[in-house]
Amino acid sequence: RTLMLGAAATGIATTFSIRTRSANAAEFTYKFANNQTLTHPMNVRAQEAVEKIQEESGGRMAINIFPSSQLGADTDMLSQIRSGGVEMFSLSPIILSTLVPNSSLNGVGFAFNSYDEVWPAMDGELGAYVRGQIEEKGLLTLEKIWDNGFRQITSSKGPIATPADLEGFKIRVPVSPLWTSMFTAFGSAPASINFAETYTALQTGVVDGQENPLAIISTAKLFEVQQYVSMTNHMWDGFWILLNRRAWQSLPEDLQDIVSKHFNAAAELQRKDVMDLNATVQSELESKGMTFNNPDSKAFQDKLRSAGFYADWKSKYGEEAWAILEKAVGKQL
Ligand code: X2X
Repeated sequence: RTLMLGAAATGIATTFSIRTRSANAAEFTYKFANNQTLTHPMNVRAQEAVEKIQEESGGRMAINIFPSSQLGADTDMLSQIRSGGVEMFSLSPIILSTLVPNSSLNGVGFAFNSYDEVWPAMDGELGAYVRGQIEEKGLLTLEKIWDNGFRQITSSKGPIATPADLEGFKIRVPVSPLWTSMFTAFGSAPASINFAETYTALQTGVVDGQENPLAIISTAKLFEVQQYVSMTNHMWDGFWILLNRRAWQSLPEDLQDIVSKHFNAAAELQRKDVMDLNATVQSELESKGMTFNNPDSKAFQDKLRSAGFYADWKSKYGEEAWAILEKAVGKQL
């Protein structure tokens, strides 16, 4: 009995010494800023990765997560990650396009049909192309993109069943020319608003709707201020884990390896969590009072085509980038 107690006491002492060291005396401390709640799979899996990194680095590397846009909204954080105010920041490739124009390729309306197309593309040629574009702008990103999901339109006014329902619709979109252009093509009235202000914008009626994957509609409690969910699946969106270049280059190689290994492994788990959540959360949202409908996505795509959306973006991205996208999705857009 005494022996067992002794062993337990030693175990506790070891745990404490690791904790203390990482809290007070890590050689390298990163801030990881993002716009999601702690309950979203992104932060659940990031927290696990952070703990593994702390452990494997023997307390030399500490990463503190700042969720829910605590350090600022996405457009502020995009400046901070460049200046070094934060060392890590997860950002949608579509918002990142305000700095790296061609990073938004994955968000072209109705390009991706399913996750079976998304992951080979983002882990393959399309992802490699975009990471190259990001590096040209002086930022770095870890190899594996994390999942945000296929985006659905919510509204407080009524279901979106046909493209005509989007005409004049006041919809919040993230800050990015691709989003604005897409909803302008639908004849809507898009308002560019950071995620940090989205709940309030919906609550106060500045806009009548927004679009996000089901996982976020649940974890960010958008069901409290929205009633209808239309399953348009109009774009697939993810999160690149961006790094400040100077901060990354100052890490010794063994720590770089530990950080990338655990974050890339966490990405795989997070992708599965979000897919599972997006597949199962509908009934939870219905029990909170939301009403779902499944519009015919072809009608929406036809509307974009006739408005010149695809021709316009093909010329903006250029032939080379467009060809990489079409190859990734296995069809002409
Ligand atoms: O701002 C959004 O809507 C969000 C959370 O989906 C992104 O980060 C793009």
